[in-house]
Amino acid sequence: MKRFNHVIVRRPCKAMIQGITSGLYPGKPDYKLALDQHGAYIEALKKCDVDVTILPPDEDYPDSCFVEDPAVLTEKCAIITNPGAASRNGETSSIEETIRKFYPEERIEHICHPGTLEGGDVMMCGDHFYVGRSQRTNEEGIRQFADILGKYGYYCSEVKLEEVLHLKTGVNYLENNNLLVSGEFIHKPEFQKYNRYVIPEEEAYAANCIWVNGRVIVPAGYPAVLKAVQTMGYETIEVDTSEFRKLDGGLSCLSLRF
Ligand code: CIR
Repeated sequence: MKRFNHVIVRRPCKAMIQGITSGLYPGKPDYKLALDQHGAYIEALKKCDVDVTILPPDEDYPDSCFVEDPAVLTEKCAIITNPGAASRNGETSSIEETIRKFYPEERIEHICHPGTLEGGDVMMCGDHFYVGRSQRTNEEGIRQFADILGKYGYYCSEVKLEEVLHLKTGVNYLENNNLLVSGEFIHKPEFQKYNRYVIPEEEAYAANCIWVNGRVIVPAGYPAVLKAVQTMGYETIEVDTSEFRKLDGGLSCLSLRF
């Protein structure tokens, strides 16, 4: 099934070694290796029947390769977010410039101060969007987001986060009612209606897989998750993201798919 036509990525910048990290996955990223891994990620996306817009590195923003956070792109509108992390807040202007090539002016919306929201906290399941209330996404950001979605006939509901950085750090929708779920999300009542694969604790990082037009990209090195996704019936592509993991980043964070 084809749902996405376009993908936007941004090449990692040298300053990424100063990116934000919780330290959960220790070590400084190796820039050269990160570039290679990012290249393999782009190749994987190209196999998924999408055109890929590749933005140049932006040295002003160490975390700017995580393009998922400054925008949420839907079939009907684009929402420029207001990232809660101060060092990332300015990433929105250059993403907006790119997005203007794909969406008409009247369908570009904004989350505004005092609301904050990051795209990693948004999980799209058809017309319903789950939004994580996190350290980066606040109540006012969610209120504005719900208002915007309502204008376009979409719905949204809040999921309170206690432990992880973003909602999609721990739960990801693979379409066809299939959900990968880990940690604090395993027992959330709102996710019980899905066909869930509960991720073993030692593979928690691999909850962040992405569905792209019927294929699923899985981080390399997580055999249980890989097998589970294949058992669900998906063709899989593995991509090593070890250098992005050191900055708490995963596969979804590295692209905007629309
Ligand atoms: C950050 O802390 O903002 C980055 N180091 C990682 C962002 C990961 N993005 C995502 O989960 N959507």
